[in-house]
Amino acid sequence: MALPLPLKTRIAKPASCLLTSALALLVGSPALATLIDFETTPAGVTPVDDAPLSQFTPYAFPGLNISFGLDSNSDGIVDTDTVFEHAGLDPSEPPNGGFSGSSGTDTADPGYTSQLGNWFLRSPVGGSDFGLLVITYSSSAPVTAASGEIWDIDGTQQPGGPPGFTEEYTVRAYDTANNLLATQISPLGVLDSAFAPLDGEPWTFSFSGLTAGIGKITVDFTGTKPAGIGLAFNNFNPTAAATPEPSSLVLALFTIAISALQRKR
Ligand SMILES: [Ca+2]
Ligand SMILES: [Ca+2]
Ligand SMILES: [Ca+2]
Repeated sequence: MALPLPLKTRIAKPASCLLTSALALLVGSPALATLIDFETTPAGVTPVDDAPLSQFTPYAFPGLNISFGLDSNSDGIVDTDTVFEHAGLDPSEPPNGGFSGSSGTDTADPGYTSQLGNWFLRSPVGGSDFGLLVITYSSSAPVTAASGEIWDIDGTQQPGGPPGFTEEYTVRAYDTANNLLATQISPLGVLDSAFAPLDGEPWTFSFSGLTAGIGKITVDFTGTKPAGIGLAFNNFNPTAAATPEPSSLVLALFTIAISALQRKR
């Protein structure tokens, strides 16, 4: 009886490459090392609810500093600090919360709790437009990808009611000379079903393959809501685009590898 060939020699080369890629994804991407999830301050300690994140204190990585601030009158100058917000209903709320989701104040929908974590970043006053969130880069080498999350994009149109006000965010990436590199616009929050699709959930923006290094990223409120405007910002990756759900990608790669093997036989 012939012994089966070792697995290595039986796997066709393309299939073997796909398996290697899938395994590499399983062990994780090194780009995730720079994720800013706001679970700690730039000093590495647990934030305090409603305390400012100074526009002058960056999150520092080797060769890369990232600072957050608001340009409240859109004149190109950062003038206001963002604040840390604790997930869930806290004693100072209302009014000092971040968002009102279908599962409660500053509370992620089921399935998104760990993605929100205990902390996120918000604009200091929820009642009026915050201007622009400005994420400023200071890097020793060009960075051409980034991703982040804006939570709870909904609106005021009630089911069956007249048209209400909308929420929408426009995210722009600029190079270091202030030239616009790319723009992404969020889905329009309308609250026209029992719960809006992004109520209590994140929308992820993602840039990759930009033609120049990022100098800054801005987040602008572009919905029609005149009041109750706030920003809930989380999980900013300053150097990497968002990747598809790892489990589904790995599964897809394994499926392709296995069908390639079957075709080979
Ligand atoms: Ca809170
Ligand atoms: Ca609070
Ligand atoms: Ca967080």
